[in-house]
Amino acid sequence: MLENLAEIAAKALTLIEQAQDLKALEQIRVKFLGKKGEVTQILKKLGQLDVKKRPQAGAQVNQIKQELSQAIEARKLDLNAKEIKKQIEQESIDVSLPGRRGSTGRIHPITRTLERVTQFFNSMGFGVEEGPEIEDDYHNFTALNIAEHHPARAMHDTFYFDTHRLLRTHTSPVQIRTMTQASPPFRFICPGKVYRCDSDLTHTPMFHQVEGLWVDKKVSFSNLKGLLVSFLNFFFEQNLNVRFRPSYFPFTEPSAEVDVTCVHCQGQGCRVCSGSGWLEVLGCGMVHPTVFKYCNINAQHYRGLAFGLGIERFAMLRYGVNDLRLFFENDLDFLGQF
Ligand code: 2NM
Repeated sequence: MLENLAEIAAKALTLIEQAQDLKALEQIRVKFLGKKGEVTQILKKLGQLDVKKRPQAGAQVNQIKQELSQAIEARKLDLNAKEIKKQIEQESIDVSLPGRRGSTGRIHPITRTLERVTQFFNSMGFGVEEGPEIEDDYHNFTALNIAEHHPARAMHDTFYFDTHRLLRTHTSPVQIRTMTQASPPFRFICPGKVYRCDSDLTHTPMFHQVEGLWVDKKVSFSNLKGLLVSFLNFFFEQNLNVRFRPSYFPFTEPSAEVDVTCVHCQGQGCRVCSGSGWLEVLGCGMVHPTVFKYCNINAQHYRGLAFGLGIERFAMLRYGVNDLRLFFENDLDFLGQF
């Protein structure tokens, strides 16, 4: 019986050493130390031994039992550590992989252009005035010397709410409101959205305008020319040729339209300038005495220079955008380029 013991112990230790996981190890424990295990069976049979031999044999079996228990516990620690290591390897994250980039917002090209125009006129001492987009016919037309049956009213393709309420067709009503409330001298620009019932490749029903006004006792058409030439050179960052062509607006006299050398072909003639070498970019003039009268400004003592421009047109020329509609589609790939 006890001769077997050494053999059993040796076999058990080998199996424990070879156990590949905790489950296999538990099976080995049951096989040798469980209720019906091989070592337990020997312990149970000790009673069959001679009384004298029992204590020594008992001690021997118990020692083997303890040895095996210790070997099992030691192997259990090994296997646990192995399993944790394996788990860590499977769950590990490669921190050297590139991260996913979040997308960044950009300033819309129309806003950028508006800010650039504003920056120049601020530097020339102009403030910024704003007013309502829903206007009445007095501020949008009458006070600008555009009489009720004046063809200019039809020309403007106005969105009407009713006979007197409308969406402003230009930002000039802001000038009328400001001139009526403040007393000269003053100079300011009026940026904002304007609306015209017109929609095709080169027109959208809503677009952005900046108009400017400078009223003082001695402002002249020379000041107007100097100011606008400086502005155009600043805006396009080059010394452009600029020409003033006589024109007509009901609210200014004299009036002019301003052309610059085509920024696309440098005046050679191309698609952008329809072969003329020139681009029309501004309207301007000296405030009409009738407009001053509506605003209670004494036209004997004060002069006013005024101008107006379309932001979309300036943005297209500056950024080389050939389709107006791109500014309103808000495609992120388009907007991401500015
Ligand atoms: C333009 C062209 C010329 C203009 C005039 C006025 C006002 F209210 F002072 F009379 N505001 N804006 C003006 C003059 C606007 O835009 C093409």
